[in-house]
Amino acid sequence: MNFSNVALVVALILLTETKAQNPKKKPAPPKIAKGQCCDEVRTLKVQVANLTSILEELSRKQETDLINVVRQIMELDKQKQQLDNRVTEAESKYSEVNNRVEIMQLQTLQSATQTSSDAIYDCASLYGKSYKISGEYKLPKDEFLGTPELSVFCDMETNGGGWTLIQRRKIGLTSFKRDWKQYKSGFGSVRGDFWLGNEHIFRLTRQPSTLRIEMEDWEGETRYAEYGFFTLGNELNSYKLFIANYSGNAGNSLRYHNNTNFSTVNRDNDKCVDDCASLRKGGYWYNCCTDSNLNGVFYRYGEHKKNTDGITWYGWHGPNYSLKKIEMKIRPVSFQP
Ligand SMILES: [Ca+2]
Repeated sequence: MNFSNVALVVALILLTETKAQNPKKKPAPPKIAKGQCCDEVRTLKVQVANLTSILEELSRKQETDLINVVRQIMELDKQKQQLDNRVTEAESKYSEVNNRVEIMQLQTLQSATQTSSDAIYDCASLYGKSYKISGEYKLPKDEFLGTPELSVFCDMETNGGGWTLIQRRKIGLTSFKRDWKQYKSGFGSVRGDFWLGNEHIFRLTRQPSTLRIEMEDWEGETRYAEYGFFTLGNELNSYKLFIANYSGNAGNSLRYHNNTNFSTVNRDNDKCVDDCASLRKGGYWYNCCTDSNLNGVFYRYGEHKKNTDGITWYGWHGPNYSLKKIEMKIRPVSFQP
């Protein structure tokens, strides 16, 4: 609406109000011809009608503009979301490639330091020497490898045997809420519940290894998850977890923990503002925090569905079901039954 139009409307309103305020004091009617008066009113009416339509037009245009702006904002939001998704995807691809590179480096290192085939450094070598009964064995001290004597439990039956157990949960009397040092050197009894020790697991998985996790629920059903590649970083790298090539029927609930440092109640190395080891009451490769918590609290039948800090594997029973039994075992990729 331009200025002269506004002035016209204002003049018109003033005129109408003046008439309404002084109904009695009728000024002498201007001496004008009847036809002239009506012409002026008609002209004004036409102008008012024009102005009204201009106003309507403007308000319609404003509404359309607003809708367009909202649409543009929504479109921008959508584009931002798509970009975010792409960044996340790229990051995860990068991390996967990084893993493969580290695994390849380890393999190279392994073939460079290949030891004599006589050395007994795990259950697979024992199996190769015809020890084919599952049970507790003592691995001898090895000067060449610089390894101490170590008690282990060998599974010589499952899927061809040759497995060295690195963890077991089945009795529930051993606490797994332990500090860094205990998780480093191991605790518990190899015939019952135990953690073999991050330093031992690190050493044993210097050769390309497979990890097999077997689990049982309180209904007696069993599932397993196997990783064709499994290795840990050294202590300086907080025993970082590297896994690849999942197979099994339990779901891939260790994937979320891949490329993650080990954390304990006294060492928070997780990827979270929270202190996952304290929240989940164990030592594990906590991300933020869990998709599995195999070193969590052992809850008995009846109380196993109440907490989120139990022995969980989300891919099978979700975050609120603490499993009855777990065995984690490793074997060289090159093992032949
Ligand atoms: Ca944290």
